[in-house]
Amino acid sequence: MELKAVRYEVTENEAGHRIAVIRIARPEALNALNKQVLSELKILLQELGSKRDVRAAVLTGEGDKSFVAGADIKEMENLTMPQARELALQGQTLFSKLEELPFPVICAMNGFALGGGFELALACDFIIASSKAKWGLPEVTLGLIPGYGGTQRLTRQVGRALARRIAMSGEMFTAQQGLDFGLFTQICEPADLLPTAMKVATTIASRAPNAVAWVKEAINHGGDKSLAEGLKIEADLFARTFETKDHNEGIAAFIEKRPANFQGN
Ligand code: DAK
Repeated sequence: MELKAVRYEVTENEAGHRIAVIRIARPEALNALNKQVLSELKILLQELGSKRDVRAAVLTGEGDKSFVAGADIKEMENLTMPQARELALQGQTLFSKLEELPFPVICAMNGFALGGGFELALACDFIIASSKAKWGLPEVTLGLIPGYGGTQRLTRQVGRALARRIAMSGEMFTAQQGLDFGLFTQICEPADLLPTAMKVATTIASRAPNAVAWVKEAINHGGDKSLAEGLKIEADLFARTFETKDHNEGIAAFIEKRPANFQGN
């Protein structure tokens, strides 16, 4: 199936490392998540999940105005309660697939990131934002609550008080507030956003892919557990690195005073 509302390309950098750039592409509706976008995203995630050679991805919105301005409000009219529940579960499953890709996904938030759009950003590994980004969870202004994981991921990210402040007010926040709240790792001028995200992705892509994937797993799976359980997950994954060839390469490169050349095995 040809993808139209979600575009992606895989670029190969000088070192031969492959980085995917994914764009939500419905600029006429500020990239709002309609059924088409969600189903194309599902297909794309299946494809990307099976690509063993992609080392990182950058997710952004088409155009210079919006990352994703939310779920498509025009498709929400006349939903019944069972349909709404079903849609929430489908969307949550999709966002969890994104979160569990075996390589990091960097959100390059290039403008509005509202409701479902902000929830999509929260499912990424981290967010680099344009200074023009405007973000928030305006669901309560529509008589709704976030349905794609917003109440849960946001709370885990910033704690209960800030999550309540953001989701109960439905207000739009600035990029600087996102940085102050610990939601964004960095803010850039709009023109620098994609190059900056690509630069960070390139650095990550040069590291041992299994080690990066296991850092992701340890943080994602250990972060919500007790410290004792999280430490066990970390120790198990740490031990697994000693079965990889890349750990031999990393240690040899250090001793031989040369850059490591990781093969992902
Ligand atoms: N849905 C559909 N169309 C949208 C849209 C959206 N979320 N956001 C913008 N558009 C469309 C506008 O309707 C307009 O289309 P035309 O009228 O030209 O056909 C076009 O994009 C340009 O938008 P504006 O003309 O409004 O542009 P402005 O610069 O004046 O304003 C804005 C930008 C972002 C402030 C404004 O567009 C806006 O307030 N948009 C809505 C933001 C919002 O409230 N988003 C939804 C959040 S609630 C669920 C699961 C999850 C959710 C719901 C249900 N279930 C499982 C059932 C999540 C809900 C949400 O995401």
